[in-house]
Amino acid sequence: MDKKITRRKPARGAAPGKPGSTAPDETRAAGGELHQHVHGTHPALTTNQGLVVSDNQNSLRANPRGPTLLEDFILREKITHFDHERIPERIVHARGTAAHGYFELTQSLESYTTAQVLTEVGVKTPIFSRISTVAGGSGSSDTPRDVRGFAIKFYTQQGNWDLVGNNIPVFFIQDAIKFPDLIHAVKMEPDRGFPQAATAHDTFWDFISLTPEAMHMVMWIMSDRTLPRSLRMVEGFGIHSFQLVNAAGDVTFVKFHWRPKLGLQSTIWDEACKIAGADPDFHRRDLFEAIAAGQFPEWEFSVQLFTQEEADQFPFDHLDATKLIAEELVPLKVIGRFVFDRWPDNFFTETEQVAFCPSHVVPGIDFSNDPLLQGRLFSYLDTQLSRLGSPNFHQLPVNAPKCPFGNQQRDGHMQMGQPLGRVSYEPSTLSKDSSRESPSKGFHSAAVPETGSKGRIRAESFADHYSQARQFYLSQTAYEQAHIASALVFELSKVEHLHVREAMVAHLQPIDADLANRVAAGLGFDKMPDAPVAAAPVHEMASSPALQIIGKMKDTLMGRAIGILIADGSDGAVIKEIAKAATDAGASVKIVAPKVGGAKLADGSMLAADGQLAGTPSVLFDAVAVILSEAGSKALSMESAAIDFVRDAFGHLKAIAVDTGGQALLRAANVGQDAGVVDANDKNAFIAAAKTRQWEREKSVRTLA
Ligand code: HDE
Repeated sequence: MDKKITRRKPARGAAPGKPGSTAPDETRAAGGELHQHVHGTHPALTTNQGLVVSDNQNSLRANPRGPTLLEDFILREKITHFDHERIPERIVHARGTAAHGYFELTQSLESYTTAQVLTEVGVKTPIFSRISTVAGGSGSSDTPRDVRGFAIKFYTQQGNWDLVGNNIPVFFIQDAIKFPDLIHAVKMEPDRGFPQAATAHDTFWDFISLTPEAMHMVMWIMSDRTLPRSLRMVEGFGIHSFQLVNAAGDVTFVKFHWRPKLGLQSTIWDEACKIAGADPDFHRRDLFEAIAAGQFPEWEFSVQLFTQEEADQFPFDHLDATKLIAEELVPLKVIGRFVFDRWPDNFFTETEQVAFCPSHVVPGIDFSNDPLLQGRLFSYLDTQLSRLGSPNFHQLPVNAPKCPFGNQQRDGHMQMGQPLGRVSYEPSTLSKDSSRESPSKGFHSAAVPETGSKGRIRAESFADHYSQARQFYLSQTAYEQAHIASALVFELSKVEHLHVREAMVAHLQPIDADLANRVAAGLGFDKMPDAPVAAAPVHEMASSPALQIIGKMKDTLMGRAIGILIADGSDGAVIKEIAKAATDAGASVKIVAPKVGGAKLADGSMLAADGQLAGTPSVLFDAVAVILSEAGSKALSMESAAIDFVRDAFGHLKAIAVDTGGQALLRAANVGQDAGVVDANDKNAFIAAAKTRQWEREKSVRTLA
């Protein structure tokens, strides 16, 4: 710091450094103006009117110890802007993380659609995608049990196409008119303002128990799908059927699916809860770090295509968003991939201000009559007007199309364009270059016939609420079924009203009698409540292994994290070997030690740590290695953070590599031995075990329903 300069410009007000001093010399020296003298590179700090500010540390006062003057327009401009910094958070999906990237088509759908984004093979269409939780506020943690929203804005040459999906292929309700009720039931209870970001409370389950159509979704949200390990490891679904329309006007139904290159992976419920404490930004940080490291997350993009005639044969109605079309019934056709390769420059202007609307489609893509989708076509534009405050939200850089666009819409709040000329209507003869409609290139709705009587009537074909819930449950592995049953016991145990618990268990009976028994036993019921009268018979559907998570895990360590616990006296050679094997297998490796400065290894060298033990628990890793000397192990046996580190790794079914010295810590933590606890010198065994969870161990560490 240049003392001469700081002395040249002492802080006004009280003497520097004394109590009440407004700004010590050093702070001033760090401010914009003085640095200009030092480096000459910083632009002048100005007001929003371009007036150069002479002092950004002191407001204008009548005298050094006197009142602040209303005249201080610089203070007022700054504070007023600050007061208005927040915009209303999204009523749902408030907590989200986004990235830029591109979509690349590998298979043309030319015979089905005129949408160039789906016909021009090899073209890279820019995208902006936001992944979110649903129930929590924008400051809530990343890992509650919740559905993940997965919205993608494709900036195509024919306009923006927004695919606003979720990581679960079905939804709670069949009709948009129930959405406000659903969301009010799941959000914080209005009299008490809690719980935040949780379904485990009375109002949610009360509403659900009165909404049989939600039972299929209940199976999904109680499964580990709602506990993703990473946003890079979730699937995405457009949920609704859409229509593809080709040049001849022929219509084909389509469902959109996207599957992560890293495979599906979830956490264990206890782990997800602990991650929320250890790192509330776990998913956001993971995505940020992966993109920063050049490990660009990628998804395979697929469609399910089917005709009206085929749909007529399905034992369910594809317009009902509580139903899915199993991959085994209509196979997925892979047509492309998309990649996230750039983190936003500014969280607010991009991630917060991005406005997705399912109504944003391009020529060749049209909506179906799904009543949930139809309601969404209204809701999203309306919500953007409320959140962003202006019908000109499309002018914000993140929302603006990247193809030419223009019309005769004018004015409004925050108009940022500069429309030229005399003509603001169409048609006109007064202007040669004002924009006009284009019948040949423009959007045409599919010309499908509509008949029938108007009315508030739910179609008969929407009446079966249990068959697919049953199909989902029975398609899971035994481990996953146990997690679903246990999640239901956990959630319903948080419900105070016995009649709500009973009503929910009643609904489980048509899904599967064994599931109902397990949950009833877990809740301590002495008798089974009566099963509800189903509106339609429950029928057996073929098992669909594609609905599992375990079946969709990939045999890889790519994108996974390994934590190595060390202390003074640890064996550097073993640490190095394990770290190399893990990084060679694609994992990231972090060294955890009692002090962040590192540990003095057995050979006297220092190894710096990436994380301090108390702040870097094993829940942040997919597998751990414990490399300790006898003395190091003994010292850590007195540390609850070290005990928790190994006990949680074991309890969360993770592979543990341990050397002879480290065994003492495992013993102190009461950690047993099994196939997932391997000798640290056998790095191949460790890598193989680290690629999965030790499912067989679970029955030895917790009671599942
Ligand atoms: Fe949304 N939903 N939703 N939703 N939704 C919103 O729009 C709505 C539904 C989804 O990252 C809101 O901009 C209604 C299904 C995502 O910005 C709002 C209904 C699916 C996002 C809204 C649904 C979704 C939203 C709130 C029932 C999966 C976050 C803020 C008819 C296919 C997008 C906003 C982002 C956001 C309404 C049901 C996905 C209020 C009325 C089904 C991924 O407009």
